[in-house]
Amino acid sequence: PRSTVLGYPRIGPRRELKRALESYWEGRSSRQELDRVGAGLRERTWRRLAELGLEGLPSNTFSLYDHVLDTAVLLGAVPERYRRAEDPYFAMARGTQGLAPLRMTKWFDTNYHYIVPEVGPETVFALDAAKPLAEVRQARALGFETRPVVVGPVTFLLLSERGAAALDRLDDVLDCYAELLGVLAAEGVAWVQLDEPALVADRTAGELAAVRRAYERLGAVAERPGLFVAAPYGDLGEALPVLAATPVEAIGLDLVRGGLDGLAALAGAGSADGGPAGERSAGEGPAGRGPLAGKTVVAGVVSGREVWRTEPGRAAYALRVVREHTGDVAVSTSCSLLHVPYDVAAEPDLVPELRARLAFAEQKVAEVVELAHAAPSGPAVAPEPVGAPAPVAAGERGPYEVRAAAQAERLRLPLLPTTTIGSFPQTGELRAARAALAAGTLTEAAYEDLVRAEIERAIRTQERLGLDVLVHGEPERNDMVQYFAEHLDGFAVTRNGWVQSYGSRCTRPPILHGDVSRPGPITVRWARHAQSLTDKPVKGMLTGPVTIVAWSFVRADLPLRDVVFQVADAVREEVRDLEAAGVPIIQVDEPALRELLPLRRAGQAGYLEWAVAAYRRATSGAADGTQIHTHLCYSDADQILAAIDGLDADVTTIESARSGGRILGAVGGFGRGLGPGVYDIHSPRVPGTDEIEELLRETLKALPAGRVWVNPDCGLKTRTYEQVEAALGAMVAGARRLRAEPSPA
Ligand code: THG
Ligand code: ZN
Repeated sequence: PRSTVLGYPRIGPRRELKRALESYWEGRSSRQELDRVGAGLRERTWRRLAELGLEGLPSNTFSLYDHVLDTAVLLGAVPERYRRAEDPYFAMARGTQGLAPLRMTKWFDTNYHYIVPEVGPETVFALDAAKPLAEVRQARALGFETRPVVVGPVTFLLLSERGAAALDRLDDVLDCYAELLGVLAAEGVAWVQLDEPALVADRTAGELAAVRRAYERLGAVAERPGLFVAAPYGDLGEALPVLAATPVEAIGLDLVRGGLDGLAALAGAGSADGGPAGERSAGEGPAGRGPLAGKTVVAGVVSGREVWRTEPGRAAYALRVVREHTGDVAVSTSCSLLHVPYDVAAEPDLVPELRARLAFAEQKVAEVVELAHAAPSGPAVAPEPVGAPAPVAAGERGPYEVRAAAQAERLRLPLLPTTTIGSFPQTGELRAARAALAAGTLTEAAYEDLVRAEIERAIRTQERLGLDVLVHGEPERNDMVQYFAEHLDGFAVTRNGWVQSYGSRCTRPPILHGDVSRPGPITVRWARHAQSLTDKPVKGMLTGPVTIVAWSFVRADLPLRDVVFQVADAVREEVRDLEAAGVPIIQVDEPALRELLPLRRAGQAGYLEWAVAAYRRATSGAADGTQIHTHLCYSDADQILAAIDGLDADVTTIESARSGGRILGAVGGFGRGLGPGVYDIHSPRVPGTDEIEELLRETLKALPAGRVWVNPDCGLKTRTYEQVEAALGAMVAGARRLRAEPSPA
């Protein structure tokens, strides 16, 4: 009985790494100080894992920014333009004065974002094993033998900027990995973990051939540690027999997301001669034949994605099936614990009934250890089938043409109307006030006055700049999902439940633990106040049901779509109340629509169908004369344009500037109002009027003038008022120039 975890949080139980990073970046502390904090966090983690009784300790799961970026550095894949920077690592991660950072994107279907490596024909791979070696040595000095974790060669290349085309560099990358294995063996390292999550998505025959070539080659290295290939976030599917036929000694399966069928199909049980989760020793399984003979299956039965305690019966069932098919089994997590907070004990405010149901990283390690030591013949319960799907409300709104006419009559907007996405700069004063309110040093009434004053400032600014459709600026929210969770029943919010999103940035995902309902109106008083200050229409601002669920930890006892429909009903009530309060335009954002998209194509159409239905359920109670807007954040929205069209919003604002206007090539068939962002808010750079005018001209080549909206790419929360006023001024001026022409289209 052996135990391990695929990875551990690294931001620190009180976000120590975040503070150290930001202090270093701002020049307030030295590199030595940053490294000292990193070393302290690693030491604390190993000690804690060992105390909890875990046998196989991972190393190299720590990162100063991102583990994919660490892998690029390990392989020497640092693009030439960063090599001269003072600190090439953080230059790639964050950019410098004159240098844009590498692109960042979502890590599989999680809320973690990784740095996209650049691998071209010119890339010269050269091993730099300093980081994994330093971690192995640090742990050893503390008395711990560890298993370094590295992103595997196939996943590294597939995630790089050129995707599958980068597999043309496979042999060169494999030279580096082979050298790494030799270096680790010389260091006395017994096992290495190579993460290959790319294998849980659909892969072509060519890509599977790359998997075979990679692990045949690495398996053939004479002096090397045991090879443990982990495949988190889903089912290995057709990649399992491919991997099983290579010389790798251990395979890690995600048995929470993935199933047991692949293993059963492989059948023909194996014997064992050691596993990655402890020292290599004679195994306990029966000698056998078949593809898994002599291999260890690392059974990921404790979810690294959810915050619920593991159902012992379910885990025992999975372990029993795995043991039937393989001689040697280790118990583990389904994926790295990077995606859950550190410790339930840090949440004294949660009600005891909920706390008792929760397991964060520390508790999950204890579960792994317990399952590894439980008698194999424990009670085993097969998973129950999921419940019946929720009924889908039919669209109640009239056809678009009818709605558009009613809205034009009511709103009387000019051609090319200008608007913003929703948030205005969050001032330090406001953040401090929210903290004081939480600490009890500021009264509710005083806070409310501050928010009202801030709304007035946003409204006055927009009037002065000449925008057509105004927003209240959202000063009452920091994180929108956190805000709605705080105001809905069925959610709990945490005090210290931080999860790394990227680099030093974290979120505290709310915990959706029960049936969701709305005890009362949430945003109506702010919307009313904003509208009372101006004759221009002010948009009501809501977050859509898919996004609220995607950015929360969700109950596991209901199918996801049923949970999303419950949230949709709560949003629907808020839409109705805003409408009743006279709000003429209601924006329901769904920036995370793409985040829950299943990794395999087989599940994607079904998901998009219910996700779109949930959005329509949230919005279809609005009258034809109420204009529904939506906003999505991706630069790759073109991939799901049909689904976005299906949302049936009257106006869709979308990121466009960073994709070089690529979206414009795809929107021809889009049937309603569309606002492809005219400038990138992620950069402090202020666009010029000529630039905006030019972009609008391009837009008008792709779309009829009557359907084009003019807006930035995304919310303005992270910018300063000074930047916002300059940029919006240029935006309004650009729109006015085109409006003044006889026929802008
Ligand atoms: N809200 C939530 N989840 C998200 C996003 C969001 N997931 C995806 C995407 N946006 C992630 N991007 C970010 C961007 C900024 C921050 C976090 C995630 C951020 N966080 C603050 C920090 O780390 O200092 C803390 C914010 C807080 O106090 O709540 O800046 O927008 N839910
Ligand atoms: Zn956005």
